[in-house]
Amino acid sequence: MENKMQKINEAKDYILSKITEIPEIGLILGSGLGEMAELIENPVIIEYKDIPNFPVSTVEGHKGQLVIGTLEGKKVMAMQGRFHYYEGYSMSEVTFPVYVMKAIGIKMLLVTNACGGMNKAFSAGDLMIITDHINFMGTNPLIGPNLPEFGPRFPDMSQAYDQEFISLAEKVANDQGLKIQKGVYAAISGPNYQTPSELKMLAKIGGDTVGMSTVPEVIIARHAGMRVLGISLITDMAIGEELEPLTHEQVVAVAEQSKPKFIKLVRGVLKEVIL
Ligand code: R1P
Repeated sequence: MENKMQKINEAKDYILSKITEIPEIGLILGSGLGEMAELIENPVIIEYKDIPNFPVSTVEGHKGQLVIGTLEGKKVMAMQGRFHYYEGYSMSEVTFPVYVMKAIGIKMLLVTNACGGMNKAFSAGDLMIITDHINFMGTNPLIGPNLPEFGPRFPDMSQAYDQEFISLAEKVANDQGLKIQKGVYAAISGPNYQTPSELKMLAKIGGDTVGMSTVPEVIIARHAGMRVLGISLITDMAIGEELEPLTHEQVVAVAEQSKPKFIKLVRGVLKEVIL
């Protein structure tokens, strides 16, 4: 699709015109986790509204800017604020920045989110390394003409989340004495939180956590051949049989509280990762 490639290239060229070093790791920061970007050294900050063809974030807990610089010795580009399908963006818009990352030269996507825990062995405040996902959003960001410049029509998803990165994140967490879970992230469109029956179903089909993001970004990253690490912060328990009412303010508040260990884990992974 020539028009989409053109749009991606316009965004890429604009970003490249503002930086002197090419980032190699892309970070997408979930609800309440955006502060991580403030630790990036020598930052070049680019507001989404200034980037050609970029959407803008509308959700509380999501700023709308790219922060590009160095963290733990690695060149990173962080999205401080992501786009969600429920905001009214098309899947193509939601995932646009991921293709731009690839066009810039980014090799690894480290994607994070705040989510609900459906696995009864988990607790609110736990971190989870994503081992796999279930796309239950009712659509797919690859629908439409394929972009062969990035990848094939029918991309493989047998290992969406990189096994080496999973092992590394687990090792770093263990070294830090951090409680860490591993599991499957089930994505629904939102914006409402789930009913007890929906949660029972999602748990039954293999979901350990549930959220409204991440999966579209990972599908596009894998289409484009980027390696992916996903880290979820479980902000609330979402167990059908014992569901409590939930607000986004609660989600952001728990994310705020648990941020220090999330930041420690991400920093540890960045420090040790070899690309
Ligand atoms: C709901 O509280 C919001 O928090 C999560 C959900 O997906 C939803 O957007 O946000 P992130 O997935 O962006 O962390």
